[in-house]
Amino acid sequence: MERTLIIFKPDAVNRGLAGKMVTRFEDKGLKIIAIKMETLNPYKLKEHYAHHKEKDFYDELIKFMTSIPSILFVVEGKEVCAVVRKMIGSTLGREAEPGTIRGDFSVSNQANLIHASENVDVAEDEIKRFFDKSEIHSYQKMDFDWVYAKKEKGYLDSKDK
Ligand code: FUP
Repeated sequence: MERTLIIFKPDAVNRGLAGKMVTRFEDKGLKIIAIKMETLNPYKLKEHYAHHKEKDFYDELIKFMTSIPSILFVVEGKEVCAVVRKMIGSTLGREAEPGTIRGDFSVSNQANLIHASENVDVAEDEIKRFFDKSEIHSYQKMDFDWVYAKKEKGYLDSKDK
């Protein structure tokens, strides 16, 4: 099953929105397989945002993202990268659709509360960057059979059930 990296950014932590935000992913039926609170390492973060290196907001973004702890997750589900990207909404909070996390709780481009991997390939790199293998859990989630149809479960690997 597909995996994605989600980061609740410093503004989400400081505004006390973590509970509301994580509830959306749980309610959706996604499976949390790793979670930790951590002040992000600037070197890892520079690598994470390397594609924005030339942008005028880059330095400020790094400062903001390393200012206080973030909460990091690995979440699993069918087509989870696309599902989560849809749930978080577009980058600029002011323009993000109501009903999305950014659309409901953010009015900013930098303080937009949350990061989620863009696609499966990116997710694989990002998970490796921020999580040690030992921090990622494998367990049977009780509602799995009720969240997906048999065909959607596909592989039916018992360890990931
Ligand atoms: P997203 O994939 O939606 O997180 O957006 P991007 O990869 O385009 O941008 C990454 C982060 O850069 C945003 F989440 C916030 C920050 N950013 C700014 O600080 N200012 C901007 O004008 C645009 C993005």
